[in-house]
Amino acid sequence: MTKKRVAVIGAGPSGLAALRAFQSAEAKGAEIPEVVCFEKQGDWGGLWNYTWRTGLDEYGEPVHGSMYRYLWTNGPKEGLEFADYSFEEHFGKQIASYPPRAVMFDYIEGRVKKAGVRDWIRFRTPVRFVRFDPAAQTFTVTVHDLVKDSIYDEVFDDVIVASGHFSTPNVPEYPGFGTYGGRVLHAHDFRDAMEFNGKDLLILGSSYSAEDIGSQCWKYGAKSITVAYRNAPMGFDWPDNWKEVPALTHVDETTAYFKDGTSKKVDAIILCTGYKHHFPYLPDDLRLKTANRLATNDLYKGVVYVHNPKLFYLGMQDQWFTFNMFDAQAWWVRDVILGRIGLPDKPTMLADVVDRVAREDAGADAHDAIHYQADYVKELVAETDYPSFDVDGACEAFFEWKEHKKKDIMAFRNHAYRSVITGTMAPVHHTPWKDALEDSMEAYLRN
Ligand code: FAD
Ligand code: NA7
Repeated sequence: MTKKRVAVIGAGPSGLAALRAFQSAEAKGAEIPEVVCFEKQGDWGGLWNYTWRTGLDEYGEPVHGSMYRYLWTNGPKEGLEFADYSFEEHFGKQIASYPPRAVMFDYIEGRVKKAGVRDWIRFRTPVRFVRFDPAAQTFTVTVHDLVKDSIYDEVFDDVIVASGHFSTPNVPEYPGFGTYGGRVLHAHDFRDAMEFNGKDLLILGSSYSAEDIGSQCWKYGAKSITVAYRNAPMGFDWPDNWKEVPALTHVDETTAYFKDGTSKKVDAIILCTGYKHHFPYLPDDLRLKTANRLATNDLYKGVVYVHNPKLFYLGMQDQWFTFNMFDAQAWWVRDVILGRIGLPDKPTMLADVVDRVAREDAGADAHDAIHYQADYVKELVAETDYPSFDVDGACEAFFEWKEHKKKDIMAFRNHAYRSVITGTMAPVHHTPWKDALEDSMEAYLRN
């Protein structure tokens, strides 16, 4: 009998969670399918694999990376720690709570190096198309080996989509952009805050990218930050040279004009206007269409595509919880594929989606949203052998984090939280975030 075959699309934190899930079952003696992971980039880590490139890469592929230099996590690491691989196990000691990108990459890589799954991944191999054959109940996956410049097909029994959804930018246009004299760029193409040192900067959007890219530019010496919000301001107690204004209406060659009649001469405009769920390699009958929210459309238990339950999606929700939620999802999907968890009929799966949407909509605020996603993580973890952990404790770290941001948005990263995996308290970082201009791993780990 031939072995079942599973394709995983993407080797970011979600795809790597899938590989680790299968490997851990095998390590406990289970027979597992052949797992093949296709990754467009030359290395694993997804968004955490920093690239200086923007636009198209050396093969003419859209650059996946949306991360930038000097990025530190924007939430406490205690909210995302792997339950099967703690920060202490990886670094040999407890580390401070808001690691820079390079530290996070090292941590993500540590677990999968230990698991020995690198051979399962075909790097530099974007998936070009996926077709389902209803008679054979298999998928034909068309991929492009960029190095050999060769396109080929392989057949799989199940497909796990883990290609992320913070890579294809949502790029609105405002009147006057075509003749504006400064640079207009999306957050996806932002790389180095030093570029905006001494500049007057306009940022559109009022979510995480606006907050963090604005804060980076402030930290590295922008002259002023003006953030134009469409619906509501972020409302933090910003520094003196930071202002939130109502929506942008238009720009001329030098100046931005806002809904309240005010205007500001600006040197550059950064569109922190979010991302699109974008799957150019999936046909209509397999393609997830959803907004960036906690309860997505069309995914039973947040992972099984209701219109074809041999197709799975990981990490497609908006995210309070990240790595630990991807793990919970990956272990659960693994168990469906291994036949340990059965799926109900389609009406039941559709009803589950409706119920999740209604429960998310019933929440009033961020506090409710965090609880909602925590409950989701708990639900999945309880149904597999993923190590159970104190999800409510992780929520506490998020609640404290939100209070710390309210108190001083430029100082929240100076706080420390308790690990829900090892129970130890993180050390307070040796340098306040606003003064720590170096973002290397060596600098961060010097506790
Ligand atoms: P990704 O990390 O996007 O990985 C997807 C992978 O799929 C990539 O390697 C990509 O190359 C590959 N791929 C895409 N298309 C194809 C294809 N056709 N064929 C083959 N491979 C393909 N989360 C946190 O927990 N803390 C943070 O501080 C944080 N900061 C963030 C800052 C920024 C600027 C952004 C954009 C996101 C941030 N996130 C943060 C959230 C982030 O989404 C997750 O941490 C995580 O990277 C998601 O993992 P993923 O595997 O789902 O997707
Ligand atoms: P989000 O969280 O999806 O937020 C997008 C923001 O962009 C949000 O404030 C939107 O305004 C705003 N937006 C969207 N379209 C427009 C237009 N046309 N004009 C003005 N403003 C607009 O994306 P982020 O990039 O901030 O965060 C995504 C991830 O990256 C996250 O995980 C972070 O950790 C890093 P609204 O609030 O709807 O009025």
